[in-house]
Amino acid sequence: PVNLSNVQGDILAGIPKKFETTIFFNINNDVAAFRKHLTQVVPLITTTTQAKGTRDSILQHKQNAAAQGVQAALLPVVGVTLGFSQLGLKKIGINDSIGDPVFEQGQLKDAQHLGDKGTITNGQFTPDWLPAFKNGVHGVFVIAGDSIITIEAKIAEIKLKLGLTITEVFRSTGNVRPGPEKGHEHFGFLDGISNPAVKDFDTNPLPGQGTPVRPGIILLGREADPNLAARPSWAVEGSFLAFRYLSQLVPEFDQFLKKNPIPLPGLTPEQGSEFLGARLVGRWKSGAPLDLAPLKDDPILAADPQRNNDFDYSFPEDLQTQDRCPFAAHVRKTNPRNDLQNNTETRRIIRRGIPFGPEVTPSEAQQGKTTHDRGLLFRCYQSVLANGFQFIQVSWANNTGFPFGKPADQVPGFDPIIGQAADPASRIMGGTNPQNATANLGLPAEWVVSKGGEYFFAPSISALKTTFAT
Ligand code: N7H
Repeated sequence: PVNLSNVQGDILAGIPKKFETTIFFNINNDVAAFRKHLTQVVPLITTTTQAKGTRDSILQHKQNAAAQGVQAALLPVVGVTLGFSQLGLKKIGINDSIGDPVFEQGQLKDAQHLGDKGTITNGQFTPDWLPAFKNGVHGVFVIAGDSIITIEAKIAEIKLKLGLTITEVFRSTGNVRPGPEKGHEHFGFLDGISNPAVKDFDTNPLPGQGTPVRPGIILLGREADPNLAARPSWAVEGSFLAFRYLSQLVPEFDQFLKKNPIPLPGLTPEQGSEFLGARLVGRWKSGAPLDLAPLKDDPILAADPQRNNDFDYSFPEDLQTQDRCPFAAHVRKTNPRNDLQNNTETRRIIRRGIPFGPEVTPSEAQQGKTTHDRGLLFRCYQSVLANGFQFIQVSWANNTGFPFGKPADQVPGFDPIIGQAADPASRIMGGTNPQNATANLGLPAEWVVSKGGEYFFAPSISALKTTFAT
């Protein structure tokens, strides 16, 4: 069984948030001092038991307010997550292999393989990343909460305890988008709907979550961890956190939809554009999945957690046609469900993350050109990076042939949202027009641009106390 007071809260439960600040840091030369001061920071790290408790009390609070017919006030919430990169482990003096070559190599060396853009000089690839990620960082704090003020207060508390033992290298603050865009990422689509249920934690999975994944798919050293034998004891109940700073070219994305409406009889150009957006993602902006709402948005279905994830591309016509949902639509590429006979357990990841950057300005919208950086501070958890994040990005999203076994005249193409092409001219997607399934749509250069990232290890609370701190 999993000890929920030992696993960091962000992994299985998630910390309720309106804002979130991600701080990347280096450990200064007095490592012994860092480890000593870290002892006082460990009690500030949120556990799964605490995160779940917070979730439950917010739910209760909202229900009470609804029963009284009043608007629920925002409860003060703040949660802290801590992870270390391979460089960080080394700096601390932890030299055991953790049993994950992708983590040990680090994301910078993985950038080219992931398809990130960059330049080659003297045979050496350098990605077009923000400097912080090109120089390597030792660790990351993620501080999530209800307001900037609670978050800043918590950061001050952490910094006071760590004193001069760390140097902040880079930070980015994300926020839930305003008004009706709450919960939607910057392209406008509702996010955070589908995550796997985890055995020993999610006792009441929602329809569509499928068989809960065994805990070792997310946590090291637990049931069904594929590399169980390779784990040092301190790694048990930790998880790998893949972080990506992903900029999104929203006005450019919107212009493309505007210029390429799906020409279905009876649709206005605006409806055709909206339909194309849904065909790229596999869900309408409301969150309603194409597999259940193939021709028209269904906001009521979208808002119903009992129904909005309850599909697996199993309608009789689904597996061999793109009538309902293109093979390469983002949600189908990244979780192909019955395209793989629902044998996807080892590929599942738990996604967290939050949008960053301002809303699109009127002048950006008018010119169809991004001038303010915005996007997604993406992070996800898994026990094996080569099975989770890395596999989904490289072997699925960037792989034009996936999902395999479809009619030979219909190439799925790239995941239009996150698929990265070495040759821009090759970035195509099949099946966007349900009435012309063999036609390919040429996509412009990536609308989601990777500006960096790193692979971190989020240790258990007991490991933080005994192996990381002293
Ligand atoms: Fe994706 N988007 O707005 O298009 N994603 N994603 N993602 N994503 C999902 O089902 C988006 C990214 C997955 O179980 C939804 O919760 C954007 C990366 C997976 O059916 C939407 C970016 C990776 C799922 C988006 C981005 C993934 C998923 C639907 C970057 C992994 C669950 C909401 C800026 C390598 C699929 C939902 C399932 C869902 C979007 C990144 C993976 C709307 C804009 C890097 C596994």
